[in-house]
Amino acid sequence: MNNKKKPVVGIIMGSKSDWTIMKNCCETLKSFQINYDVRVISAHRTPKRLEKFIKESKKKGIEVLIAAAGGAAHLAGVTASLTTIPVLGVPMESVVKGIDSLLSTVQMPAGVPVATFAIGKAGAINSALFAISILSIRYPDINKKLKKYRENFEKKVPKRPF
Ligand code: RP5
Repeated sequence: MNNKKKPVVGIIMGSKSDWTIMKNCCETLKSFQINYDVRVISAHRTPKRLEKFIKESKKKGIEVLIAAAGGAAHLAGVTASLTTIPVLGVPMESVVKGIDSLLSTVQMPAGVPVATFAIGKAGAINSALFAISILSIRYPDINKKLKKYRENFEKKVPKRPF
């Protein structure tokens, strides 16, 4: 990547209470030296902030957006309706274990896609890895790191369960 300081991933979450899970997303991006811009933005509580952030994202050169929300989780969907930047949705755990969040995020009408990940920590990490995968098409240094990550990952899994 040319400009090391420029954020290329935008991460938004519906509440500060989502941070304990979403910090795993940020840590994953950080481990690949990928710059991101992280904010608390809610589709319901701060709609104006959301619109402003999306407009600025395009200008700033953000290439992927990650949106995490729980319960009536409309954040990723509303984000996708306002931009053509790819939107990755992460359902947060909730009073009904995140099933509501998952369905709210994944059940988008045809025409407005949101790539939806697993509920909670696995989704937070995988959304970052998926963003990395998207960026790896354009940036050879990221592609190299991703390949290395996959190789190391394979080495860590034992061949036998005993
Ligand atoms: C959603 O409501 C947030 O994304 C969060 O997962 C959930 C609960 O928010 P708080 O009541 O903890 O602020 O908008």
